[in-house]
Amino acid sequence: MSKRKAPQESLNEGITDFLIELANYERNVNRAIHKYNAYRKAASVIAKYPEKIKNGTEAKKLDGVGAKIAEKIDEFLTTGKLRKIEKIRNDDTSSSITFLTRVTGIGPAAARKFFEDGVKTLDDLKKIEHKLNHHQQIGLKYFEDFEKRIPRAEMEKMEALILAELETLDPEYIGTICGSYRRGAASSGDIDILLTHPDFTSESEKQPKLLHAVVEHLESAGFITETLSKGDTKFMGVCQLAPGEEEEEEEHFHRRIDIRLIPKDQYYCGVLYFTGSDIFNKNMRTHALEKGFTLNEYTIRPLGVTGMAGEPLPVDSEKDIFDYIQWKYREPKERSE
Ligand code: DCP
Ligand code: MG
Repeated sequence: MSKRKAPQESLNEGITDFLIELANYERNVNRAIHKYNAYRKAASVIAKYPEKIKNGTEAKKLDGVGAKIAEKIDEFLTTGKLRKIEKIRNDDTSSSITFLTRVTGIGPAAARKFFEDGVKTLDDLKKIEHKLNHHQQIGLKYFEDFEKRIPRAEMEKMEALILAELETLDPEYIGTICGSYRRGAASSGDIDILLTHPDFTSESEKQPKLLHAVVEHLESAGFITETLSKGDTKFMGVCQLAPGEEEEEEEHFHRRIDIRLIPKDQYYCGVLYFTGSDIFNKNMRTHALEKGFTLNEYTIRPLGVTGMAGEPLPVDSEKDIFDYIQWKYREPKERSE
């Protein structure tokens, strides 16, 4: 999961920016995930709104914008700023915790702990480097690189490289680069790869070798440079594209890469989930529930009259999932919400 989301470009950028700032504050400092979700949802509907919002009342008509957010929009539009944001920015606790959570490997809980121990800045972290776990040490080492979004052109090169390596290793592998890249984004925060193989299903034995062989292969190709964590089904690490041939070729930074190995029968539920966006996923799950299905990153199951989930339904494509819940198929590009 990437740490920094692309800014939402819209006529109402000022509003969506402060909503996203509030969302991150609620998640990282207060650990109030529901408030985080509420602000993200409001930001997302406002980003899509085709007109410049004139006041809170107009905004409140949108699904996901409640009275409290409408009030903040009024304050922002009349005064040009928001007291709550000013307060958060000036507060040492909030600003330090928010900053620390930008390091990969440091979540809200670890950030608070560091803060309580007087560790607030990058320099403070460098001084206690020996106390950081491996993941956090790599997060610190590549802090500047991981802050940079990955241009689509570079994502395309990495996709070509990864798919070619998979083909060399075993043409039966199926791999998909998901996340914002698959939704057509101009830039991405990280690389999210889903992998499957016909030998691996939810009925078969675990097959960690299928994942580890790919990781080792990409390491010997010089593409994967660091491991943050490596389990039977999930690899988290760092990769870097070799410099190009042309002289004017720009430098490639170190990038965050996640690879997940998924049983073939669960692959398309996984691809759907990891293509996102997270807001689209929530809306789709809600719609599924209304139609009597429970949907998650692994399966879609019918709900019985008692509300008990039945056996997973067979799925051979993303479209199958849309069909079950009687929803019109949406291309990845149309899945921002
Ligand atoms: N996801 C989700 N809910 C979460 C986290 C992730 O549904 N809480 C899904 C939807 C995301 C996908 O996983 O699109 C990948 O997560 P990222 O954080 O990498 O998000 P994106 O790839 O969409 O954005 P970015 O360009 O910032 O990486
Ligand atoms: Mg991503």
